[in-house]
Amino acid sequence: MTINKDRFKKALSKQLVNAEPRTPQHALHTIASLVKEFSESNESKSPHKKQVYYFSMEFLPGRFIETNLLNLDLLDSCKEVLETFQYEPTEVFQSELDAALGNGGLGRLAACFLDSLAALGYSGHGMGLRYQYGLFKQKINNQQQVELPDQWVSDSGYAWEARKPDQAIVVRFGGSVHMSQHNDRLTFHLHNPEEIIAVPYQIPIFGYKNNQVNDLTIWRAESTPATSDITFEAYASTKRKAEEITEFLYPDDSHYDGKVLRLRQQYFLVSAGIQSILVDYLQNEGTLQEIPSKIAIQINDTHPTLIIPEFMRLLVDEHDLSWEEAWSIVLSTVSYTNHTLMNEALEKWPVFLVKEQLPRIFLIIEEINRRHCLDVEYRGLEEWESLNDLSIVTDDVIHMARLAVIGSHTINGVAKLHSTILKDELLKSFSIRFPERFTNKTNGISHRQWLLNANPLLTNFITRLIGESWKENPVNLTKLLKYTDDDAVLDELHAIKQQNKQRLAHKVFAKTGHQIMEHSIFDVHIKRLHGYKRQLLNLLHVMYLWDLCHDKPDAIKVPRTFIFGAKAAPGYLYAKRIISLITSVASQINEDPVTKGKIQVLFLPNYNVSQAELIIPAADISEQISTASKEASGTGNMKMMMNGALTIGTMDGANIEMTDLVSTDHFFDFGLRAQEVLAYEQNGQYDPREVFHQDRRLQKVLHRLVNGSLKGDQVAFQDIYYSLVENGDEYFLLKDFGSYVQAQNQVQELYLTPRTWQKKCLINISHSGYFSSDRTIAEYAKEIWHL
Ligand code: GLS
Repeated sequence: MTINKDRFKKALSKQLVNAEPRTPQHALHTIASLVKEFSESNESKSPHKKQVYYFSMEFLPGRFIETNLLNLDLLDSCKEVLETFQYEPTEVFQSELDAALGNGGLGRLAACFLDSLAALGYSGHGMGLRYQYGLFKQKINNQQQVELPDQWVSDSGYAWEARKPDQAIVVRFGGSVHMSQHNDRLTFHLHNPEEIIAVPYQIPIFGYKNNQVNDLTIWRAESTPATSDITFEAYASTKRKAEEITEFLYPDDSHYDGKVLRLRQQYFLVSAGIQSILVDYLQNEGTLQEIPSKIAIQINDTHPTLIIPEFMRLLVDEHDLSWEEAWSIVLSTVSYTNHTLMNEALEKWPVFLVKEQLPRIFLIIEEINRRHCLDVEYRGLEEWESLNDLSIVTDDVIHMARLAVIGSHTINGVAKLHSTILKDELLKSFSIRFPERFTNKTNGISHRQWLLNANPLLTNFITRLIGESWKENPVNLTKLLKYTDDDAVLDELHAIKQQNKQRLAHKVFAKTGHQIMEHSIFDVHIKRLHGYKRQLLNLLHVMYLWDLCHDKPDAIKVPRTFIFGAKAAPGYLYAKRIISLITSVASQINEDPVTKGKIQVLFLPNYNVSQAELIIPAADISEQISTASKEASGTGNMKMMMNGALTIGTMDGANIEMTDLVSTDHFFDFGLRAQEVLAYEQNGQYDPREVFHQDRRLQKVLHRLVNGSLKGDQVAFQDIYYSLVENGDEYFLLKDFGSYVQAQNQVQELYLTPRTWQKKCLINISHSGYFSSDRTIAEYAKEIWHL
């Protein structure tokens, strides 16, 4: 689809000339409607291409306006017209609310993947849910996180979506399964189920200057229309029960909560999604048997795993295929990405819940499991214990990861280390049984969004140096390597970073009244708040520097601003306590005259995609300090690398691959290695008290948590103290503290030699093209989806 620039400009001008009201929001809606109109009238369906469907409970695109205009090559034209009519383009763009239909990395990855699928010209479709409320808005009141509902759809509606009621689907829950026999076949019918209508809303996804238009479909749950004999009260309750399915996004990351509503959300997504795929396919294409050559389905973590039994149900119960035929189709179509090794994030659904909500699906899972266990016994005759490791259903719970592995032709982790641990530890029995299914696909990020859009200064500079080709082929960023000793280039790189720091500083000042030291090192830690991500380790180092400011002020040679942005899951008390501690320490440090001009701490509330777009280009230091083996990949690490920050990090997730590219000479690495962490976890020989007693710095810092010198929630601070010193320090903070401090000293020393620092930044940018999600998607396309 090409939109002619002149036609677009004319059409937009025509609408803006008499626009009423003359608000940025109104202008935004005008632009979006025009883009949608043009794209619908030009839509180029590619029915002969294999279609990929990416099922995810979360998509976190943030704002679409700039991405869409950039991809359609209309950004400059649009700005021009806006300015002609006295609109401030940035104001118009920023009036779009973030679509925050995801928690963090997993949902953001899904958004980058959609962008790359379109950019590479593949026919890719996202399948998600249209939550009425996205991830909560965070406020900090009295050092406590307060969660407010996120109304991402404004009164005038969401600019980019189109409701498609004519494509609605019925999803059925509950009821009882009735069996009957026809000829030689058992058939299954659901009696008296609860019926819920799934209405699709489509959001167009544009490829980068290549005419490809894909889509993200988000489903909204609605009740069936009232019948004439239903009472008002009964109908109100039915309606409520239906609509609650897509009311809220579960605001948790890396933690699984076995709530019935979550199960209903998952089934709702997969049932609506796969039914609609089949309807569409059978209208336009060939036979059921050909599905695997025409369709690929990727499940983003185990959340959409029920697609496996639901797909079986449709093929066997509704399309009369034999079990074997159906299984072969499902298995050749579905593949599964694992995104975490954390035990608490591995989904296990109680049998009773699944039986009650999805009785027919439960029978199918049992049958899949029966055949699978028979196969295991037949092949390996493994002992019972290992069959217990391999069975989908044990002790009245259904292991979703096992179901996903058994029903998928390919299983991948999201960074090399993660995929290795997945194969050799977490899913070991399965990788022995199905070795050919396991693979790795290291994550990536859309360089269009995170460099072209977020950092126009750097983008233009790079283009002036090495031409345009890197935009389509980001690996060409390595062409920058020839400038690593060019003083003029390094000066300009530094100047650009400085301007991006100023841009952020102005925003922060406008929003919070805090004046950031613009010439300090911007040390950035932005991600969900979680014990394993170790924001607390960062803070312990900050507190240590605070002590230094008092004891040995000369030791602080370069001013530093520590910037935190993080939301804690509302039910994750420990994470919320860490936020309290950060904000308490921040307010005291920022008011302490002794720290003035030396260190500063900011906790920026309501961290989200739009904020990230401002913070990331301004980062000097990227904090990627998870306990080794815990962060599956990380993607913030890649974004900051691409924007010329240096990383301080552990050998975890994709950090390892970053150091493979730039070597540890250009990366501040520290801390225990994954194997060491895993060994300690197995042998239980780590005692944080030993470290504590040997390290005076730690003692001094940690005593503040219990001696009342910090203002705020003393119970919270004491709890943090005990978690570290007395209760085992689950994430090895004390153990890694010493080497973290050392690495942070190296950061300071290096910053004192700006040339070397800048050179390292340029080297990092040069190698960051590998982390474009275009590379990741090209690998999925070739090796998993066979596009
Ligand atoms: C996550 C991991 O924690 C991240 O390391 C990873 O980058 C991301 C995308 O693969 O997936 N898993 C998860 O449950 N939330 C995540 O952000």
